[in-house]
Amino acid sequence: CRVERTFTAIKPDAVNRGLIGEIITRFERKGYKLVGLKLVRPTQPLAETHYAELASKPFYPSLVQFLCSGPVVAMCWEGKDVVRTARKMLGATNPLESDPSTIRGAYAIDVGRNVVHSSDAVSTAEREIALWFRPEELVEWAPTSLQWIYE
Ligand code: DAT
Ligand code: MG
Repeated sequence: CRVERTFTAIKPDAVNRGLIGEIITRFERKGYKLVGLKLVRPTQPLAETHYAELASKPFYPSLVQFLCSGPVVAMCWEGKDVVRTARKMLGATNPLESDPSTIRGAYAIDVGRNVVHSSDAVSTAEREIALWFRPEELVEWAPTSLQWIYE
């Protein structure tokens, strides 16, 4: 498994519900490294581009409107196999199908209010990180804990 970066976003429902800390804590405790973090009020063009591959879906307009409806915490997380593992930490898209130990399974009920996003593939992550962050907003650093996380 390679060291990867993924794009993860805390959606407006979770921000309004005071779940920012809970969600960030799960990634921190797993051992992943935060390399980008900002609070964003997405514009409609940003939300449309982010979800462009779903443009033909009937729920696309409400999905875009929802993402623009309040602040989003945009994050970039780095670590071994982080793209696939973050998806497992999120759980299934529909929170009623998510294992209760996952973020969506623990904190959400409806699919249109599923609290968090994370890139579904390495190539998607590259596109989404470039969409949400300028290069200089991503921070290179070495946590002192790395030797206790990786063998
Ligand atoms: P994911 O967010 O797990 O990657 P996705 O990319 O298929 O799922 O869809 C993006 C978001 O769109 C998802 O988090 C919630 C919303 N969505 C997906 N399927 C939906 C549906 N059938 N009805 C309403 N919203 C849906
Ligand atoms: Mg997706």
